[in-house]
Amino acid sequence: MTVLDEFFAGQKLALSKIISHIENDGPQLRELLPILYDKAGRAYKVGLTGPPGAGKSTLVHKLAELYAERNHQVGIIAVDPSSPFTEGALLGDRIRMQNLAAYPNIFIRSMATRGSTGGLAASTGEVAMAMDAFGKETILIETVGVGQVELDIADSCDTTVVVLVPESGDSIQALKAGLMEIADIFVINKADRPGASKMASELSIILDFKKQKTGWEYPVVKTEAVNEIGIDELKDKIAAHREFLSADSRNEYHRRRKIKTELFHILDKRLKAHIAEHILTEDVFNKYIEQIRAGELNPYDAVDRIITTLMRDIANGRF
Ligand SMILES: Nc1nc2c(ncn2[C@@H]2O[C@H](COP(=O)(O)OP(=O)(O)OP(=O)(O)O)[C@@H](O)[C@H]2O)c(=O)[nH]1
Ligand SMILES: [Mg+2]
Repeated sequence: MTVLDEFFAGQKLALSKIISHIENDGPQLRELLPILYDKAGRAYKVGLTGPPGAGKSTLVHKLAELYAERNHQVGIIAVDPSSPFTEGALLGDRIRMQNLAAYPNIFIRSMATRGSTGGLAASTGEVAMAMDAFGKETILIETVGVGQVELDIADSCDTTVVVLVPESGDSIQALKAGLMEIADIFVINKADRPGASKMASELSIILDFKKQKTGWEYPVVKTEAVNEIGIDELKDKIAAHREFLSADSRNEYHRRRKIKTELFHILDKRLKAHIAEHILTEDVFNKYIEQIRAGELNPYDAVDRIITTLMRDIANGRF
C-alpha cells in the first residue's frame, strides 16, 4: 500500500507523512498536489489571529472540542505556536495537544513560519488542502499577528477571527496592525479581566463603519477561553458568517480573487525554485554579487540574464 492509499483509507499517519512531504518541498509534490486538489474543496477554513499570548491556542482547542463532540472532522494548523513573547506557551501547547489526542476526529499540526514575510508559513495553504482532501470539514488555522498586515491569512481562510485582549490600547493597536481590516469576527478574550466591555463598545463603534461597506454585522464576542465561556457563541458567529458568505454576491469576486492568488503563488514558487536550484546557484550568485558591487553589472541586466537562461532551460525541456 502506498502512502496515498493509506491517506485515502483515512490513516492519520499517512496524513502526517503527506504534510511532511509538503513542508520539505519534496520532488514528488508536482504529482501529489493536483491529486490532493481534486479531492479538496469542501473544508471550511477559519483563521484565528491576534497578538502574542491573546489566547488563540486556548480558543482553537476549545472550539475544536466543540466541533469534535458533534462528530465533526476537525483539522488544526498552529503556525509558529512558540512566539518568543509568551514564554511557556510551547509547553502549554504541548499539554493541550495531548488533551486533544483523546479525540480521534481532531488532527493537529504545528508549523514554523520559516521566515516567510506574513504570519503564515509558505506552505500553510497546501497543508490545509491536504487536511481538506483527507476529509477534515473545518480547519482552524492559528497564527500570531504581530505588526504587519496579515493579509495572507484573510486570503486563505473563509472566516478570519481576530483575537484581542482587554489590555489598554489594544483596539488602537488592532487598527494599526491592519487587523481591523481583515477581521470578520472579533473576539475579546480574557474577558475575566477588567476593560472587556469598554473595549467591546469601542470596537462596535468602529465596526459600524465597516458594516456599511460590506453588509456584514461584525460581531464582537467576549470569551474566557480558559473557563470555556463564550466558545459556543463564537462557534455560532462563525456559522453565521459562513451563511452570510454563501448568500453574498461579492463572494463570487472573492472566489475569483482566491484562484488568482493561488495561481500566482504556484507560479512564484515554481519559478523561484527553478531559478534558485538551476540558475542562481551559489557560485553564480557570488559572481553576480561581485560584479554588481564592482559596478560591472547592474541588477536589471542581471535579471535579464537570468530570464534568458530560464527561457533556454524551458526551450530545452529542462524546466
Ligand atoms: N485570564 C485568562 N487567561 C487566559 C484566557 N485564555 C487564555 N489564557 C491564558 O493566556 C496564556 C496564553 O494563552 P495561549 O492560548 O497560549 O495564547 P496564544 O495567543 O496562543 O499565544 P501565542 O501562540 O504564543 O501567541 C495562557 O497562560 C492561557 O492559559 C482567559 O480567558 N482568561
Ligand atoms: Mg498559540
